[in-house]
Amino acid sequence: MVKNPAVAKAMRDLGFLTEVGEDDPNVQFRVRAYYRAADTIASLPEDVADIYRKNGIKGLLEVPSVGKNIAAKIEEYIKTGKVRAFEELKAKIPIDIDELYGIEGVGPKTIKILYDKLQVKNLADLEKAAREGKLRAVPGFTEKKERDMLKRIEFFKRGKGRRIIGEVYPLVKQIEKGLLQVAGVKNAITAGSVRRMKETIGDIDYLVASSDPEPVMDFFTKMPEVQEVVGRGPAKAFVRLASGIDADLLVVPEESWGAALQYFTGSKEHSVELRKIAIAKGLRLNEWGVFKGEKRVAGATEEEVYRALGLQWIPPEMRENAGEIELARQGIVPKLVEYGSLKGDLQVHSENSDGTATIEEMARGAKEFGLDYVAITDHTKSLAVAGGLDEQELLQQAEKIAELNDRLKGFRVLASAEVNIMKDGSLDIANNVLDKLDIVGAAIHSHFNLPIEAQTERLTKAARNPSVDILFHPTGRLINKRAGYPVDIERVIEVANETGTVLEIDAHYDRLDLKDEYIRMAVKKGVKLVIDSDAHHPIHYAFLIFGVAQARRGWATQADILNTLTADRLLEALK
Ligand code: DGT
Ligand code: CA
Ligand code: CA
Ligand code: ZN
Repeated sequence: MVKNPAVAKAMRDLGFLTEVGEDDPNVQFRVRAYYRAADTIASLPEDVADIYRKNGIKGLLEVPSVGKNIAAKIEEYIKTGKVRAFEELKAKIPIDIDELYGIEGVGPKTIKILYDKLQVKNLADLEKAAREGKLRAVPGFTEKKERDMLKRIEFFKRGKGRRIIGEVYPLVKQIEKGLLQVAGVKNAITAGSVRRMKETIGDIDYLVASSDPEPVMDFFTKMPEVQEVVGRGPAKAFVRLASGIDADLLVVPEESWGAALQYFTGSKEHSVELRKIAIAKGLRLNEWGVFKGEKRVAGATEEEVYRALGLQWIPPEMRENAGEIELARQGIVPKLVEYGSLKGDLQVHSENSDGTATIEEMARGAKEFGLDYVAITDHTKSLAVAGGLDEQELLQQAEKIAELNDRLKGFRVLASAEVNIMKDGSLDIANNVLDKLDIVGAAIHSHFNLPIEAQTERLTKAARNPSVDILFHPTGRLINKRAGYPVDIERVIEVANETGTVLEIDAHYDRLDLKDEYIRMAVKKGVKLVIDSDAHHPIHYAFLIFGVAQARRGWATQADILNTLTADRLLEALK
């Protein structure tokens, strides 16, 4: 059966080629609809193919962001594995979307020009054209832009082959569930970089405990998601999934579960250190257990493996050999912020700017998700592409929110905004208006190529603004796509500390901004953080898990994360 990631990709690709291939000036609306549908489908808990099987087109139309045109395309894709409109466009413009789409600054318009002028179809063509100095002759390009392009291609190549965790997570969990249901299986878990919740994933590693590997191996190699069985042994298998990612499987007996889990979770660097410790203690550590001579002294649980090495258990997210082993030796591993401990979400968009649901729908969705409050942070006026609000609209929105709060029981909506930081670090909304809101976030959305000094000055000036409570997605990166603007993050953290400004961990899986290393810097300095979903639709609250994971990778505890507080306590804690 067709899985959601494949349907989402089909819609995204169709949107992309439509934008490249059609001259209709209103094409943007259709294109955005395709992208929106793709985003929704990618994070939908139920497969659209299942929805279609049960309720046909009518069922598809109930999926948020899916209208008639898109429902028909989804139906076509489910039935035939193809979309005719896409195939026709592809015949006209035979480009490698996956490669070219990934390069920052290469949008549909650029691709069209590059294809028309230089017959650039893929990354290799683009790189060749840039190296041969042909790019600078294309309208809109310069020598500098040609050089920048080469740098971006390098950046893209480095991340290539690694998938963003949020894009593969639903699939990962679905297969894990399947493994748990196989006869004789005592335990099943996703290990490797997924268990460590790294922001990008090379391949997926499944570990299963069972005394009878055969049915597990059969299930794993014959799942509908499998495109090719690359290798199969008695208790190990290696497959390529249809979505283009590889998956490993290891089946072990229950008594080795802990040791195998430790081994297969990694990281390799972390495990190499553990082995050294074992050797120094006259022990031997491998995936079957901890051994003293021929005798197994530990192996059934991870706790007992770590204990045998004289260490406290270490949460998977910390296992990167970045100092965590020393903490474990001293018994002072921090108690990390827990999944599910967030009480509120402080970056949430509504349809009043670029979201796709009303404030009330966003509030009810958050409540259903288990949150107690959200801040509605629509964009502000200088961000016209996102439908930014002006002063008057913000104040009107705050009034509507007050009325809504009277109606909502056991839930609170905070009036807020994602205020746009201008080129000079000033804001596009006056302070006397911002001060009427409950909480204010500020973010950079333009002028990404200013030099590092100017960019740092811009952010620190915003942090010094007494009305600004939070800096949203502070470095502006998009994982695998955009490196983020140059900024002296240490300096930003210092100023956040001086001014009592909070820094955001944006949980959207494309951003995860701040990254783990910067979270650690902030935590060390005592700068407070919040974890936000950046939701544009209620299903996006599911992104919060990736933000909590990132916080844990940055060694943050509950006390470091302000939106683990109640709304009242949070508001008291702000500057
Ligand atoms: P990935 O797949 O690149 O996102 O990262 P991982 O960490 O999932 O790496 P992977 O899939 O190559 O291997 C899974 C785990 O298996 C890894 O975290 C630790 C363990 N492992 C793999 N190769 C070695 C090795 O050569 N030595 C040791 N000690 N452990 C290894
Ligand atoms: Ca892996
Ligand atoms: Ca692997
Ligand atoms: Zn934003």
